[in-house]
Amino acid sequence: MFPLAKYYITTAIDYVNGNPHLGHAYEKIGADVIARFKRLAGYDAFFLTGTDEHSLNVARQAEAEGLSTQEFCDIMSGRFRNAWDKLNISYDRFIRTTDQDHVATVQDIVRRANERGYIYRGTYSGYYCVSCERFIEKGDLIDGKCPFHPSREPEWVEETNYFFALSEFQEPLLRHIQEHPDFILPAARRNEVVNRIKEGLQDVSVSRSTLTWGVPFPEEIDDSQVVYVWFDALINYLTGAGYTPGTDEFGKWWPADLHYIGKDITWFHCVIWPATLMAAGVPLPETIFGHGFVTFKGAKMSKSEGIVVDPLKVVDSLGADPLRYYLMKVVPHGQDGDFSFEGLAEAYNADLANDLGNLVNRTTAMIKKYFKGQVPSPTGVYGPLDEELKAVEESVAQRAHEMMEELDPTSALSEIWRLITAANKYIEDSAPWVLAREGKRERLATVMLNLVEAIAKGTIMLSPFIPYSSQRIWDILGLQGKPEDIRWDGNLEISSLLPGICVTQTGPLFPRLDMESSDFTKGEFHLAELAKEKKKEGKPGQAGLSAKSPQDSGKGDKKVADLISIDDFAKLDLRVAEVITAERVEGTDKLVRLEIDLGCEKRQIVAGIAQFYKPEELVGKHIVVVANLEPARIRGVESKGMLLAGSTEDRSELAIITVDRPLPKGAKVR
Ligand code: ME8
Repeated sequence: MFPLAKYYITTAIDYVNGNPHLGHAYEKIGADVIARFKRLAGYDAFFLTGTDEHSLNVARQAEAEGLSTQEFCDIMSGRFRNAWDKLNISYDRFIRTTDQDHVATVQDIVRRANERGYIYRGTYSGYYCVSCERFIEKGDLIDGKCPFHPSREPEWVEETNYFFALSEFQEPLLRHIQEHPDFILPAARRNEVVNRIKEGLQDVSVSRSTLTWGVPFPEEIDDSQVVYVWFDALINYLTGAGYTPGTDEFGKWWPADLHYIGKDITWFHCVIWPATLMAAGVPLPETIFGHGFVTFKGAKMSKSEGIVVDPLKVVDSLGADPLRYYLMKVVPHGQDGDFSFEGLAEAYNADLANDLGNLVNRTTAMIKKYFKGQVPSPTGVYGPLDEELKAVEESVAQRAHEMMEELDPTSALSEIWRLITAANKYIEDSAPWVLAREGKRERLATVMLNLVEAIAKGTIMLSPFIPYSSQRIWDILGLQGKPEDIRWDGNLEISSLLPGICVTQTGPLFPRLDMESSDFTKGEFHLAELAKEKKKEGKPGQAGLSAKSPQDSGKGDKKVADLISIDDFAKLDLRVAEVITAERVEGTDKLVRLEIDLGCEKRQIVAGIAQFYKPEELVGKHIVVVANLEPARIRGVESKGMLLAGSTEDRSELAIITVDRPLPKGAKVR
């Protein structure tokens, strides 16, 4: 076996001075779709995302909330991570710039650049935009304001600190960009960056003497200063790769294959970052892709300007997949795209409920009716309609793959939809109900088999976009394992898996939204709610720590949650289970993988309890689990259910719920 080619993909790390918004979500979903695709295409992919915590904004926000900066960051970083878990983002590491290994990496990179003579002491005076966390040259101010944050006055800063000799990298950068056409994508971003570099590069200040919240400059240079937040943040990509400070071991994953970031921060990524790496003697990443913005009514989603849509509210109403699907559809490759609740509801009904959901439903219903639910074997009775469908399958598998390789999920998605549309048309054209009526069993068998094959192939290709629904379709078709287990390298071959599998039928995959009566489709619903929340929170509490989320509001808040009905409670299927095996999930501090016995079945669950229990202590315990929880992947490991445990608000103490006398495995807890 050849070793798999590696693929290291990173997103921007988000500032934690406000909650995650739809713009952040779009970026993480886009990167996730690419990471999942790469795994499907046979790469050994590593996906890094996380939070950027050493900003002045964050320190001020924490103060406004009455929390220590670290406490505030812990809560807010948790919210980002929780949001990405809910959106099914398959990151391999969630990095925080306050992580100890990152602090050591930052200091080491500063040291390396200093040893090579690119760091010097000087005096800085100029305007600083706290929202961007960047120095703004006078010529770039518009009416005295930052071009990106017109509602906030830039601050005047004058201090003695350390500079990075960026100006020395003008020629090397231009040469590198010219010699590596894929270094900056899309091409329009490359041209913008090249033109700006040609205007000349100024040295940049990379430390702050007036702040204490940040990574201290290396002791041998001057540890009374902290590293400038952007210099610190960019280095996360090296930390995440597994860089060993003090060596030339840049880590298993370095160089990054793709930095997937927003167009507003291309300057930092395409100029400051590669120059820093050159100064430190570290190889450069392969590609930086500057994606466009999600807008809402034409305006950029932005915390500081107060235009935000909460992705979690959308997920709570519709689930993660419809949002993932819609954002990938509506924000085209490298460009901006406008989000609307109406647009989302329409795409949900037309594409997911009608095209895809009905295709699966009709097909499984016919297989149930005509073949007792078992997918028939090939009969050799083929015709032109079959050839046509096969041709679409082949060309879609090829072209959608190429589009994904070109980092264009939007076009890949519309290609895949060509197959869904063709399969629906194939039903109409082959009219299975007529074949059944006329007793043409062999032809009917061919049609059913072909339909299942088209759906299964579509499902594999859709799995990076709508992973949860793809798994559901896979299970409904009666296929083993996961759609991601199949290799999609341009060809997609699955025919041997299909004959004899038994389909099941459940309710509709995507229940239709009633456009008239649904709260969701009353466009402004979420925004109105959000506005109410903002009012409650008052000005400084952008993060809203005082107004909600009892679980993250510190130790004082002991209120119980709102009342629920007995029917709500009855939705939970709580069961007693015995722990059969337990082991730490590799590469994590908190997670344990448990194999549990529910009497009628054994399954795997993942629990964040490693700091409180040794795996061997867990074996044999009779625990209580939520047995009907949607399966989820936690740090890449599948979890089918959740164990119950009690913990203090700050999670410094935790105890698993067990039964105090023997009960049969699988006994219901009520
Ligand atoms: O810039 N649409 O953090 P951030 C699409 N910490 N993407 C958007 C967006 C929108 N409406 N709004 C923001 C920072 N983004 C730094 C990054 S990386 C070493 C440090 C994107 O929280 C934005 O372009 O302001 C960026 O890529 C990411 O969200 C985080 O933005």
